[in-house]
Amino acid sequence: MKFAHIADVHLGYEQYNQPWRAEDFAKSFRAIAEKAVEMDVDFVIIAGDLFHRSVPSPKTIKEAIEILWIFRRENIPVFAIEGNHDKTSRDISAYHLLESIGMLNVLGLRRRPVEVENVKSVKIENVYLIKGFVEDVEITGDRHRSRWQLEKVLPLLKPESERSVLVLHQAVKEVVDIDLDIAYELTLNNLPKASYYAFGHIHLPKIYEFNGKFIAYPGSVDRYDLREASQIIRYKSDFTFKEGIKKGFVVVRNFKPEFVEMKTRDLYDVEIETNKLEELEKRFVEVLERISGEGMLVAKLRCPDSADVRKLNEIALKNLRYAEVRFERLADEFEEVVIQSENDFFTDFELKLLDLMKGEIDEREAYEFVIEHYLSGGEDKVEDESSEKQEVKDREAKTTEEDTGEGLEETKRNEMKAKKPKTLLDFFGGG
Ligand SMILES: [Mn+2]
Repeated sequence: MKFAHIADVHLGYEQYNQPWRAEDFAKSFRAIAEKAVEMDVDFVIIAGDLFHRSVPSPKTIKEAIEILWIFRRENIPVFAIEGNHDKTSRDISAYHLLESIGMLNVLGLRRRPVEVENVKSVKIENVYLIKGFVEDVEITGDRHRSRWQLEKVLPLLKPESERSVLVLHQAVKEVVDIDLDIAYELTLNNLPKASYYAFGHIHLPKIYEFNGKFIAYPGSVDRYDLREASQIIRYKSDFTFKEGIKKGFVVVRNFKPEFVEMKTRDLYDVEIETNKLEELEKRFVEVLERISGEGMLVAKLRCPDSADVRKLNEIALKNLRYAEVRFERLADEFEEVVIQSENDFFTDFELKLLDLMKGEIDEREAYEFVIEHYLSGGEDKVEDESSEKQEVKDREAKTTEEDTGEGLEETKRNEMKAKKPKTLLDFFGGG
C-alpha cells in the first residue's frame, strides 16, 4: 500500500502580484501529480489549501480539473479536505464542485451522505462523517477548524479500522515548535489513534515521529514566502551561501513517509550590509553573478548612505524573473530613552489590556474589555464609577420613556450623545 500525501497547493496564488506565479504553483502541482503516478501510488491525499482562495477563478478551477485528471484517468482515488484558505462558511466549496464531476472525494462532516466508490458515510447524530476506503485502509479527516471546534470534532474522527490515515489541516504544537499559544490549534495528545497523520497547513516540509507513528507536513508545493527561499545569501563581514527549503510531497509506504523533492523556481533571500555605498553596489552585482536565470530575488541592503534602489532593481531584473530590492539606512547610533515606568509609555487602557493578556488569557474577557472601551467612546478611563452610574441612569430613563413617542426621540438623542461607532471604520479609527 502506497499513497501520495500532498498539501498547500495554493492554486491561483499570484505571489508578488505576478500572474505567472500562479502558473508556477499549477506547474509544481502538475509535476507532483505526474511523479506520483509514475511512482504508482494507490491513492492520493490533499491535506487542504488546494486553492489559494475560497473563491477560485474559472481559470484556476480549470487548472485544478486538468491536473486532477492525471489521477482520474489512472483510476487513482483522491481524498481531500478544505484548508483555512479555501474553506467557506457555506456547505458548498470549490471542492464539492470538483467532487461532483468525480475529480476528488471530500472527507469530513456533511449534512448529507455521499454514495460513491471508495467512500462511506457514517451517521453521527444528525450529520454524516464521510470517510475514504482503499482496500483495508480507512481515511478519515475534516476541514480546517478552530481550536474550539476541534475539541468537539476530533473524537468523532477516530478511525474504526486497524490501518488508518487521519487527514487534517491544522498546526500541531510539537511540530511547529514555537512556544506561542496562538501558533497551534492542537497537541499530539489531542489526536485520536491512527496509523499515519497526513497534515497540511505548515508550509515547510516536516516529518515528525511519535510513539512509532508519523505525522507529516509535505509543505507547500511552491515557494510561498521568503521563509521558503531556495538559497539564503548573506554578505556582511563575509559572504555566506546556504541552501534553503526543499519543496515537494510525501510518498507513504506502509505508513512510513518519505519526502520526495521536486524542482521549483528559485527564490533567493539576500541580505547585504556595508559601510560604503560603492562597496554595497559592488557586492550586489557580485551576488547577482552567482545566482542563476529565471529565479526570484528579495534583497535587503543596508548602508549608511542611501542607495538608488530603482537602479539596482533594474540591474537585477536583467538576469532574474522577479526582483525586489529593499533598502534600509544604517543609523550610526540610537538615542537612548530611559522609560521610568510603564505608565510613561502606555495609557491606562493599554496597561489594563496588557495585564489581561498576561499568562492564561481569558480571550472573552479581553475581547469584551476592548469592545466596551471603544463603544464607550474610547476615552482613556478604565474604571470611572461616576460615568458608569450616569450610564445606568440614562438606561433607566430610556426604558421609562420608551412607551411614548417623545421617549423615542429622547432615546435617539441619547444614542447620539454616547458616540457609538456606526461603521467598522469608526470602530477601528481612521478612514
Ligand atoms: Mn496553506
